[in-house]
Amino acid sequence: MSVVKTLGQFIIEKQKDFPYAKGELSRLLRDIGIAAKIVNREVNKAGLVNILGDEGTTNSHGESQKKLDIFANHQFISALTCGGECCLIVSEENDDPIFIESDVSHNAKYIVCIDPLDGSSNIDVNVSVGTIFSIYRRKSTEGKPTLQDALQRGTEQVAAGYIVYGSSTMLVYTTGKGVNGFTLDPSIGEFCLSHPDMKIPEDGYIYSINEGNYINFPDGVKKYIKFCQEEDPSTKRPYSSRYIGSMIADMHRNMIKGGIFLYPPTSSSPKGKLRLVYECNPMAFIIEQAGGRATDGFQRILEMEVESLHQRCSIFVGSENMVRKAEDMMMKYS
Ligand code: AHM
Ligand code: MG
Repeated sequence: MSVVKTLGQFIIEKQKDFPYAKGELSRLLRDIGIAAKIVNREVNKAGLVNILGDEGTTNSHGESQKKLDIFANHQFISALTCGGECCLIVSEENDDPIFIESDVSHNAKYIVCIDPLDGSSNIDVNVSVGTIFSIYRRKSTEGKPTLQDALQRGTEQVAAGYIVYGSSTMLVYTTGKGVNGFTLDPSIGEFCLSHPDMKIPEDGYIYSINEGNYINFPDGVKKYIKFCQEEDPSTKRPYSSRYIGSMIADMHRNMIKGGIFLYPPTSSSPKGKLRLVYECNPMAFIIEQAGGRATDGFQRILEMEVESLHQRCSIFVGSENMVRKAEDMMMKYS
């Protein structure tokens, strides 16, 4: 009989990796897991109740907010506030950082940066969406945490993860010692370890990019796309093109099958579209921990300087050899 290991059991077991740990990070991860289950419940019944569509408001980036975006944001903020281990939240849906001042979290030492519902333009059409989170330890030692606490480089992350609400719902996370994936078993309401020690293949045959922006891509990216499309059976080209438009779903597929995901600069988004703090850094940490590579075409994402909470950056992420090839093209042609 196979033995089921739940996320909760796994987190407690892994606490042994950190001998001086007091269980705070474990509790924080547990809180995120609980909020994820609530969001999953709503995402799954989205067609049944009146929660699809726009809320009629926009976030700080001028993007219209979906009702589920707002719901997910609220759930994660509530879980992190009540849980007591988080002192500061940065969310894609909030212009300003959220300082948690309740008594219970007085001495909380973690900062959580989150995109509560990424790819939400896909909600209305039943396509996978996800949550991305990144966890840092606060650097300031007393009083209220500072903005600088939230502007740490990606290399300072203590944990990061994503939840993909797909044909099944999965939570994948790392604390810097490999990557593990858990699938939600709805019959028992638990995330169960289904993908231990995930590794992204070194080579892949899938490229994911919004080719509608082709005309505005840097020359290096145009050359790389042509390289992917050329016929060369010895390197299994042409590669397949797959683009869901939901970064987590695209990256999750690439993580399992091998592949590259690119969101380069375009003329309308000269710095790329995706956000460094709660999209690119956590995904870069996870992919590197799985043996892959993440850069902006020139520089490692995790080493990039963080100047503002909602800063954008371009990203080339996925199988090591594919990302290296794309970087070569950027060096030569861009
Ligand atoms: P969002 O955070 O507003 O949902 O935007 C991020 C999403 C990513 O999930 C996805 O990869 C990308 O935007 C798609 O953008 P585009 O439609 O420009 O290709
Ligand atoms: Mg997003």
